[in-house]
Amino acid sequence: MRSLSGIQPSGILHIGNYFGAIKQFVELQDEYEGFYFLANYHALTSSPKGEDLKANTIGVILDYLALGLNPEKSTLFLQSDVPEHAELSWILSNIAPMGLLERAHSYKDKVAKGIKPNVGLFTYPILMAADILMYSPDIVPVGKDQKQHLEMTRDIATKFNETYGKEVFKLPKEKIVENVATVPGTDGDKMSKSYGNVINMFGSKKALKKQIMSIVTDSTPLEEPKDPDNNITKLYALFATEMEVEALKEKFRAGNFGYGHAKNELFDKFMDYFSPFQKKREELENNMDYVYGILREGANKARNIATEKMDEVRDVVGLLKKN
Ligand code: AQP
Repeated sequence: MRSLSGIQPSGILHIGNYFGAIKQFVELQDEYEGFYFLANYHALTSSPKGEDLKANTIGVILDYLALGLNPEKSTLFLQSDVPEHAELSWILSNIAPMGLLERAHSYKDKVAKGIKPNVGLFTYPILMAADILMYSPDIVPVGKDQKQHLEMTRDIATKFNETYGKEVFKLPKEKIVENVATVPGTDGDKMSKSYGNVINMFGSKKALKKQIMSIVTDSTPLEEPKDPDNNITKLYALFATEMEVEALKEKFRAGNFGYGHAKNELFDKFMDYFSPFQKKREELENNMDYVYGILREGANKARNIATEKMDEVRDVVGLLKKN
């Protein structure tokens, strides 16, 4: 059984990426043959500076490894090291109906947030379909925001198979962990690299504390009882046991407990959880030859599969091969 997923190095990763996606990748490693890539072609949709994209890409591979992805169990690679993804995306774009893409929530949400869309952002789900279908995975572990993209992937695969009368592509299933399907950001909306509402996992203690302190709350005075289901509690629940969450809620209900106190408790939990990963990441940063070696090996393995799949795809769509 195979699992595949990717993350865009479109910025510094945040705890939504971790709880929604990476934590699952790590947990699935023993049960599934894992393929986890860094979606750097996708990251181009936000038109980053070349140097920033390179730096973020290195950041994400360090994050993957520090957070527990094991290259002996899973194949880790850069999307752009397998350019067949872009070729398959082009072929699938001739199968995907315009209407399918026009219905994409993620695209519409980004435009609604004021992001100026380019064609790449609009056709993002087709490249994502190519990323997935290339490797015939059984499952694709993702956060809830990607559910519709997985439905689109299945639609595109089904249409391709029907058009060419051959089961070239296997239909993948999304794997979403319900209680962390959408991790809220510091403003209560979905935490997202491009929305400026993140809590990162790595960085200086001071910067991480600042992000936690920026969680939006109401202005209920310190001594009064507060809504226990506020943004702080929702984030605290990612790190704490049910009993600990209930104890925090009780303090909110009782009053004389400020949002600042709660944020400090959240910060302590956060540090307990991520400190070991932070230490591992620092070690990896001093061993970049090892890290690049993993990407080289991953690219070779992924490319072998992609080459084989593309031979089949090119043949079935009628692209003559003379070389
Ligand atoms: N807030 C979230 N809660 C749960 N899961 C999340 N994911 C992202 N945000 C949350 C999951 O992380 C994986 C990688 O996402 P991505 O970087 O490829 O794209 P994204 O979903 O668009 O993530 P961002 O942070 O919102 O990035 P930008 O702002 O660049 O678009 C996916 O599995 C996603 O579900």
